[in-house]
Amino acid sequence: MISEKVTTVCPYCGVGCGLEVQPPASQGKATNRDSEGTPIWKVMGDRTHPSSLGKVCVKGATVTEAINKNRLKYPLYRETLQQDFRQIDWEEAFNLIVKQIQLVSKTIGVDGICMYGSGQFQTEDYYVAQKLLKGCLGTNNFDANSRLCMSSAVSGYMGSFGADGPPCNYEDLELTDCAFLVGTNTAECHPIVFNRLRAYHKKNRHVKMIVVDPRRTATAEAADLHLAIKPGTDIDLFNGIAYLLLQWGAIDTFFIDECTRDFPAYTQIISHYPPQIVADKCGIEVKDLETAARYWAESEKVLSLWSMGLNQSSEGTAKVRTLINLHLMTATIGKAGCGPFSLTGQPNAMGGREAGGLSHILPGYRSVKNPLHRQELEEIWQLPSGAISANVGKTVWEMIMGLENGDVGLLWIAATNPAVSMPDLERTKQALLKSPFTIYQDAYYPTETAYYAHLVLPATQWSEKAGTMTNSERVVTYSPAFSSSAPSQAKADWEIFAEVGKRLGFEKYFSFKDSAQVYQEFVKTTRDRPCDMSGLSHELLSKYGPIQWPFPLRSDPENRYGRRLYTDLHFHTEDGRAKFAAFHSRGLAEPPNPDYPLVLTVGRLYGHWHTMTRTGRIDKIVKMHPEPFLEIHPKDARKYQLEDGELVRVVSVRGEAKFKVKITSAIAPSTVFAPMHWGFLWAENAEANSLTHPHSCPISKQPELKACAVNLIKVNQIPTEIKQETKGKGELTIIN
Ligand SMILES: Nc1nc2c(c(=O)[nH]1)N[C@H]1C(S)=C(S)[C@@H](COP(=O)(O)OP(=O)(O)OC[C@H]3O[C@@H](n4cnc5c(=O)[nH]c(N)nc54)[C@H](O)[C@@H]3O)O[C@H]1N2
Ligand SMILES: Nc1nc2c(c(=O)[nH]1)N[C@H]1C(S)=C(S)[C@@H](COP(=O)(O)OP(=O)(O)OC[C@H]3O[C@@H](n4cnc5c(=O)[nH]c(N)nc54)[C@H](O)[C@@H]3O)O[C@H]1N2
Ligand code: SF4
Ligand SMILES: [Mo]
Repeated sequence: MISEKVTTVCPYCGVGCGLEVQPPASQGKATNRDSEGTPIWKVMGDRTHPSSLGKVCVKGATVTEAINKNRLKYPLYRETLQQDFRQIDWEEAFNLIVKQIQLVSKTIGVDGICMYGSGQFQTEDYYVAQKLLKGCLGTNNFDANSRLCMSSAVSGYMGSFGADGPPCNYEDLELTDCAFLVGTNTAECHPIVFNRLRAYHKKNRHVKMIVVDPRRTATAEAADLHLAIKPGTDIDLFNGIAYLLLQWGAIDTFFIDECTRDFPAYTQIISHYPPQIVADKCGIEVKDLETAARYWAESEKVLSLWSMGLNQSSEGTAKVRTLINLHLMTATIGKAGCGPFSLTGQPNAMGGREAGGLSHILPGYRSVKNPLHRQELEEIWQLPSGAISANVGKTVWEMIMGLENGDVGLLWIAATNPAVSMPDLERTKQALLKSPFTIYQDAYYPTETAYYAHLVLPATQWSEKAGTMTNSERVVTYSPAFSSSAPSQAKADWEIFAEVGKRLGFEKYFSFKDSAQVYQEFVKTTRDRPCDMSGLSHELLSKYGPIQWPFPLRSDPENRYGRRLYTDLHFHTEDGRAKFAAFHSRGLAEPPNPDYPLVLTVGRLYGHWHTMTRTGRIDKIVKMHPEPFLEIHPKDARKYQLEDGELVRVVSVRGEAKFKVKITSAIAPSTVFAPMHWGFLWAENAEANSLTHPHSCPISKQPELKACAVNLIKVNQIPTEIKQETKGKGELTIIN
């Protein structure tokens, strides 16, 4: 264990704040301890980090408080899900994995092998997994929870600009004239981005802030204009703004002519979106629509920020591209203070994209479908020609369907908790029960997904393994191993993948001495690609601190921050022009109807992180958000005769859940909101995803987790009970 303070990156959200951590007992000072008396590292903001400038939110500040608790200590195994787990050693665990991979390859074929990973992997974990599955085994069945998160942003950028990659910097937050925040509760989910924007907005009265969200969130409270649109009407709104900009001549014809294509087809589409029609569809006033368009027209620099309100939609790609259209028609791209800026959810979803961590992409922003890309990678990996399959792999939902119909013989889940976070949870759980062999790799035990696993593997986590993460503004930060909290048998995710690779006979491909070597090989795959970071290494990042890409070989490390993409107005398309997209709105996949007249939207709270494996064990955060609830508008509460605090049954065609009613005008009428955080280990029957559906965007395959049709049924008042018997225990509970 290191005995001095270290700098690292926060392992929660995609803001990627720099942290400075001090050992539990600094000289002459009292030892910091968590609620159970275990010494903990003290966390502060790293003032030298360009992304966060010394700031942290409550999650970053408390992150070390849960790293010792409820850890998974050793591999566990059971032949069937009806049996109890027994402790095994790694030798047996590796033998079981190798045997199953060989069996499935022979019986179903390699496409019966699937891995479902996570934006909480370090880039090194992602990379070794790609090499194992896509390179050596020859199946592209690697998908990550980014499918539920960022894949619409990825396909939106690829469609409009010819490559993935958010083009902006956080400095743009303090250089813009107008911030257009759509489907993002930045104040709670990207707090340090929000703090920077908010401080600048307060100081500069000419700067406008527009928030588009069916809820009046903490983010919306700070806005000059809040458009509480009906869920799923974003495309109507964007096309409506475009209609007015065109009518007022507030467009940049020079930029449109020189740097874009397909504008005429787009103008055809937007002619169908006059203000009154748009206002009616969105459920807003014409004057508010006009104000939004006027802010766009009057601002030289518009920065749009978005997150799950756009991406998690059955028309997610169309939403993203239609938003980018506004930037193209006003030439608000490629310069300081403006551009379309997706706020990445997880700490390293960006690194995952760079390393090819979705079933349709390959390392270095390459596509599975592109023969040249496959060939380039086969050469880098020194694999025979044709080793990488030309078939796009299964998305995570397709893996679930594969379990249903017998196409999947092995599902390997790591650093994600799908038994809480997947849509249509009952169907997901039924499919998991049918799995012939599920491997689950996590740092904690128990979690909900462990209930559906045959083999459970203990992973080291942040602070215990060295690697890198890339944040939303393309800044790569080195995250060293500094604490000794890991159980002795836990291994880094990449080490587990590499060991399996070796045991399958691919020794020479996985002979990495450490994660620095893994990274060295990974960056080579980015050479001359849009995400070129071939000049980076663990050594350079440790020496100089965080570095932003692009950072090709021999770049100057003194000049490591402040780059934007597309400043030369040359895009990654065949002709170098950005593409307008002509999309009509289609609305929700499951609109409200007489039986299910309300729209349920599901999102996050400031303190909790997803399925609570860490934040559910931090007292301060549990006090902030003690229990799940359902937000409902006073009008709807009256209609259903509901009182504040009473328990209500929420039903959709797929399932049901129970929540305490929270009556508030912050939610739009006919819409209800529930947090996503509470799985079955943390509350009785309050899983929001029992209600949601898996209908996805046809291009990005991202499910519409943000909206489904529900009804409410009154029940007698029973307090929501947090299950004490499973909460907070980390011992080898026998689970069935
Ligand atoms: N505190 C906290 N922060 C986090 C996380 C966490 O778990 N906790 N998770 C991280 C991750 S992985 C992610 S992906 C991000 C998510 O960050 P956000 O996307 O900001 O968070 P959400 O609460 O999921 O959803 C944002 C908003 O979308 C709105 N919305 C719903 N439907 C629509 C619609 O049709 N149109 C529009 N315009 N808006 C709509 C919702 O009302 C909600 O307020 O947060 C990251 N940061
Ligand atoms: N209805 C609805 N559903 C949603 C969403 C929504 O907005 N609405 N959001 C979706 C989105 S955007 C996301 S990102 C997902 C998030 O959903 P999940 O990915 O399921 O959520 P987490 O709780 O972050 O799961 C991460 C797991 O990894 C473990 N872990 C942490 N570090 C490591 C490590 O280094 N190695 C290993 N092996 N394990 C580790 C943690 O203990 C935890 O169990 O949920 C999705 N589901
Ligand atoms: S804003 Fe995100 S990255 Fe920064 S401290 Fe909070 S959770 Fe961590
Ligand atoms: Mo996410």
